[in-house]
This record gives sequence, C-alpha cells and structure tokens, in this order.
Amino acid sequence: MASDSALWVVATGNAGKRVEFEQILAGSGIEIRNLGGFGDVSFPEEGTDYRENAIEKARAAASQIGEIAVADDSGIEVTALDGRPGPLSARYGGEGLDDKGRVQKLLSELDALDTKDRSARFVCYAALSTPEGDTVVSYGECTGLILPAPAGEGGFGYDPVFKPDGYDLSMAQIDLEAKNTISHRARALHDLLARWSGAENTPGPKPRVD
Ligand code: ITT
Repeated sequence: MASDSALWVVATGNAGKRVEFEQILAGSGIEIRNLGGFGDVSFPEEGTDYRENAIEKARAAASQIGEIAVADDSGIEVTALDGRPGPLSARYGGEGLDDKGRVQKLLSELDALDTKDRSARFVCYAALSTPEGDTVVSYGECTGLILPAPAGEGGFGYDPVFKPDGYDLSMAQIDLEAKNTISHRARALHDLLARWSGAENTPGPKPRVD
C-alpha cells in the first residue's frame, strides 16, 4: 500500500454524506478532496451487501481518478421491519420518492404494524481503495428509535425520524458537529483512519486489513 500519499478523495454523489466526510476527517492530517475537478466517475450498480458496495464504490473511484478514494455504503435498519430499508435505504419505495417520501413510507409501514418496538440503527461500511485496488474496510453503527413524526431540518435522509440513544432530539435537530461525534459514519471513518495508520506503520509487505 503506498505510503507517500496524504490525499484522500471522497467518492460520493450524496452531498449530505460529503459534508460529513469532510468534517469527520478534518484534522486527520490527510488532505481531503471531493470528486469535483476529477471529471466524470462512473460507479457500478449497487447490490444488497453494504460491505461489497462500499468497496466497489471506492475501487471504482480510485482506479478512475488515480488517487486514494474513500466511500461508504450505509442505511437505516428498523427492527420491527426485519431490518428494512437496510442496504436499499437510498432507493426505498422506488425512484419516484425523495428523502421526505422515503421517511413517510417508513413511518406508515411502522404505524401499520401497531408495534411498540421502534428501535432502529444506522449502519455504515466505509472503504478506502488505492488506485492499485488495495482496500481497507471498517464499520460503524448508531442505535436509536424511530420517532412518530419527522422533526428538524439538519442532516439528510432519515435523520428527521431517528432519535439516537442518549439524546432527546432527532438526528436532524442536533447540530452536525454532535452528529459527527456519534454517527455510524463517524465511527466507521475513525476506525478506517486507525486501520489505515496501522497498515501504514506495519513494516514489510502491507497486509490487506479489510
Ligand atoms: P453514494 O452511493 O453516492 O455515496 P447514496 O445516498 O446512494 O450515495 P447509499 O447507497 O450508501 O448512498 O445509501 C445511503 C442511504 O441511507 C442514504 O441515501 C440515506 O437514505 C440513508 N442514510 C445513510 N446515512 C444516513 C445518515 O447519516 N442520515 C440519514 N440517512 C442516512
């Protein structure tokens, strides 16, 4: 694994994620850039395995731009819905829905069950790939509850209906700095940084650490 590069390019088409990557990784000593200026990057069709999806996004970007790329595949898993929307979170309910529509679909499915169990978690697999295709993968999760109705304007996606454990507010009501200390993405990216520096500091041939 190359050790002379201190540049990571954040490979995502989701503006909310991009801002979070940049904030979480700020101060890591690694220069963080987004895909702007690297030309068009095409990503493979996503499957239903977060880990594979994250690796494929990072690999596709790294090989096309010739720099280290980081990506994530993430989603929300609602216990009473057998873990749905899960890896399909971004596409839940089909192409016609926006974030608000997907949130409403999730709420109406949960309400239809008439269950008291509103537990859920956000999960995130983060992947780094070098242009040569070496990868580092990490995982993070954030547990909480689904609120009865959306609240707050911050964040993106399902944040307005997710109340993280230990907070009385939705993820869209707490400020982004706070979200970025407790979120699934923050946990995965801190673990990725640790794994990356572990791999960098290991003498001899660099192991795959995913
Ligand atoms: P990229 O693949 O381009 O990164 P995407 O939004 O399609 O963007 P995913 O396939 O990983 O990314 O889908 C993640 C979805 O899960 C995201 O669109 C949200 O609906 C939801 N999600 C993930 N993290 C979230 C967060 O921190 N807050 C709210 N919703 C989140």
